[in-house]
Amino acid sequence: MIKKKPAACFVDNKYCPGCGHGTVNRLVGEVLEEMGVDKDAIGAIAVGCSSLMPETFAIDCIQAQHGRAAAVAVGIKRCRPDKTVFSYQGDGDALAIGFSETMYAAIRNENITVIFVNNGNFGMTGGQMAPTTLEGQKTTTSPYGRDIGTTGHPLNVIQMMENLNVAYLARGSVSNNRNIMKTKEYIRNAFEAQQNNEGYSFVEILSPCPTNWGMDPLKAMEHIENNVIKTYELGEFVKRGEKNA
Ligand SMILES: Cc1ncc(C[n+]2csc(CCOP(=O)(O)OP(=O)(O)O)c2C)c(N)n1
Ligand code: SF4
Repeated sequence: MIKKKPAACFVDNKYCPGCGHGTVNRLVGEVLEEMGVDKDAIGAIAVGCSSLMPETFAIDCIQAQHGRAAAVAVGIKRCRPDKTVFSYQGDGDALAIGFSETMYAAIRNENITVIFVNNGNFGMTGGQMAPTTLEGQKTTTSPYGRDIGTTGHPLNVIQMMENLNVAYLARGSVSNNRNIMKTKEYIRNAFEAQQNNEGYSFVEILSPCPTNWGMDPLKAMEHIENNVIKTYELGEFVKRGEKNA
């Protein structure tokens, strides 16, 4: 079966073979198009491989400074509440460099959507340890494996945001077809929350970085299924401002 590429994704992506960003880009494009808002959406990006997103998308995007995409998205949404506004960010960008901006947009329950791609490392700059790196995971800056005694635990940002007054929190994965379809549903729910003026919506997506993980694309998917999901549980955690029981 050949599935038509959404018009919102106008070129083949620029990512490494097997990278999860390409799939996530496509899902965002499909959802915006199916909701009929792709011509009316504005994306904010900052640094990392996520910043290649506008090269895939035929939608308006603004380049923010390092880590500041959520703050820029907030500014756009406050000026143009009629637009569908989102940031698209990696874990190094959103949780290390721009942690404050990420958290304060959530604390204020700003009516934006954050698409957060968790691949457990700083992909673009060569695979350094990120806040989300798993315990024991080897990276270029943790060659003996992440030691939580010195670095603290992997950051589960959804757990931190669950007790804030936010509209929607979910975590998906692009590691198999079923999870890809679930993730698409979460992205749609997040944008719908924004359209309904419910407030802040955040979708974390577990995504492979085969290049820096030193794995072929298939092994990288298996690694998510067998290991990453154990630390980062999948599902919807907050919906319409209510915690899922
Ligand atoms: C203030 C600042 N810190 C660090 C960098 C270098 N830098 C550019 S991209 C990047 C990695 C971002 O990684 P992530 O957000 O996880 O995205 P990925 O590439 O994995 O998708 C870093 C550290 C920078 N340019 N500016
Ligand atoms: S370095 Fe990693 S995150 Fe960046 S494009 Fe390649 S596989 Fe994707």
